[in-house]
Amino acid sequence: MHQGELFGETGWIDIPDGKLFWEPAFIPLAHAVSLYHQLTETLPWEQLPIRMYGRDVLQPRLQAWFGQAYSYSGLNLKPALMPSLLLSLKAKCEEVSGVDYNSVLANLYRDGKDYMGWHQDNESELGETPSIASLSFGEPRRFVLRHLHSGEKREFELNSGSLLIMAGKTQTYWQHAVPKTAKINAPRINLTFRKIV
Ligand SMILES: O=C(O)CCC(=O)C(=O)O
Ligand SMILES: [Mn+2]
Repeated sequence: MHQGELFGETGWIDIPDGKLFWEPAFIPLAHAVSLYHQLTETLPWEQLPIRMYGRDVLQPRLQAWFGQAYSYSGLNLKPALMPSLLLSLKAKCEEVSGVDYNSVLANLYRDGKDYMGWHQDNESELGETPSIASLSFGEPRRFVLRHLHSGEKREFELNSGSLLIMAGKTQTYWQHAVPKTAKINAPRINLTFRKIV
């Protein structure tokens, strides 16, 4: 199994049927710590219900959405303007990807019991080859990609200040998840910048 860190590969990485960008030290540590506190305190975090197997359950994490109206998993996210803190982080991600993002989904994993299940970000509003830029703050969490046909996996330890971009056909051929873990008792914040067309 390939592991991002083990191979020490950074920058743009070609994977079968997809493309990633990985930079573990994208934001200097001290700045990442300060951003973590600002995001914790200022974003309007909420735990929303999603439709799973025909019933409403609370998502196993908190979230905040900024951008135009967007719907996924039976959830209708209302339009909201990005605060300046997020606009400056968006600009830093855009310098790498060359994509003009217009929205961001912020996730707050309170501890290792909070998680994100296997999914693809393949809503039609994201287009055929979505670029999704993911910034992480706080406690590192394991992020796993799994190829839909071959089952091949790629794993990354998403540490504070890291940037992972998923691009090309990654959302068509790979699923990703942030698994539960008993080992972690502290929060992690994740920002996923997207372009809704
Ligand atoms: O928390 C993460 O790193 C992943 C978040 C994610 O996959 C999403 O918001 O769609
Ligand atoms: Mn995702």
